[in-house]
Amino acid sequence: MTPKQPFSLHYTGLIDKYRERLPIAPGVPAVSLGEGGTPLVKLHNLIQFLALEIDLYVKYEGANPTGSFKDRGMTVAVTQAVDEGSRAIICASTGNTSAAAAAYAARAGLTAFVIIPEGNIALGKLAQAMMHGAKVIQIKGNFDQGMALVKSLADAAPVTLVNSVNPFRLQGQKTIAFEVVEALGRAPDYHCLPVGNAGNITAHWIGYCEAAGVPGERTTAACAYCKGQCRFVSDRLTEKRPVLLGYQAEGAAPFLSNAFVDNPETVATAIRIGRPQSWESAWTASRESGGWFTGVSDEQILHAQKMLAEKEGIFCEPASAASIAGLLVDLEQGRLIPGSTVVCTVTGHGLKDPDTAISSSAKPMTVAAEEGAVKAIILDNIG
Ligand code: AN7
Repeated sequence: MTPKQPFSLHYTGLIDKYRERLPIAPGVPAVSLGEGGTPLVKLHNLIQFLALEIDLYVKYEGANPTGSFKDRGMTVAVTQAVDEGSRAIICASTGNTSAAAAAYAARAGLTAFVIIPEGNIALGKLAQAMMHGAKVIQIKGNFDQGMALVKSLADAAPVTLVNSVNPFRLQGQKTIAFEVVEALGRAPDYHCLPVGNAGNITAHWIGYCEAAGVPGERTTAACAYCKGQCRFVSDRLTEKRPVLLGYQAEGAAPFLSNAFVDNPETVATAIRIGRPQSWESAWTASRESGGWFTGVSDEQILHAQKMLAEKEGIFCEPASAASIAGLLVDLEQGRLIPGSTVVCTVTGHGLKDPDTAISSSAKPMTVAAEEGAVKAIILDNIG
């Protein structure tokens, strides 16, 4: 028999850690893969290299079990679905939601149906959904059309919708704010993130409001943020809340034009979204925090992705790099107060999109299998 430990350091995921702050009852077993608890990494090298006058961190969500922040939402949504007796889940996805849905459904013994835009999701994400045994349905259309489909299907068929219109998703995703506050000892001055369907910016704001103990009207069922699912506990984790800065790819930027976009296009396929579902709540969160939205070009996104990988050892997917690319644009324009503490959410792992990474990197060198040939390269490149 194993001797009883006086305490356990075994981290078992964000529901076990934050249950009193989540709408999951005490006895309900969590469907978890150990998500959350991701690294908050200070970007010493970039700060120095770019002579930035801010304290800059990334919250590296690529370190979640399926490689994106979606795991935070999926553990709560799937735990709730199982508790309600559901046997199947469905989502539309630009890739990461489908990967997370597939994995958590596998863990829970549910069937996952995922609807993806044919030809427009990164290869790694498709591999994940297929590998976990999801029923993968490709549509000849984009994410927004897939979203419209799953919303009507969830009413017509016995499946639980696990896109972020499901309020349990945002409840899970709000925990990122708790972790940042715990790590820094307070909220940052600015929190930057890429915006697509706009669930995550809404979830960040829910989390920071709860951490700062600012319920307002947010506990009612009509609340645009949490639809009545917020939990406020007495211990306040931080005094103030950050300014939220939302970044969009220029070809898929409804928050910049303040109008839906019919044919969104960007290299960052994860945020190739023209009709964000959390439209109202994202506007409110942005406004309430004193924040704004900024657009970035595909070129700026790929440049930021490369810089983060080469200077800091952090490999993120293109959509995630929009948070760094956008911050650099805002800094360039002098829109941030110098001396501020800034956190960028880096939403997904770079391995998910190997094609884009390979096409934006130097090709491998091919030489004879001889010491002289390799040595010549070393001497040429040692700097
Ligand atoms: C890496 O997987 O919408 O603004 O279907 O995968 O909350 O939508 C992905 C979104 C940012 C945008 N970064 O977050 C999907 C999907 C990455 C993402 C976003 C997504 P939201």
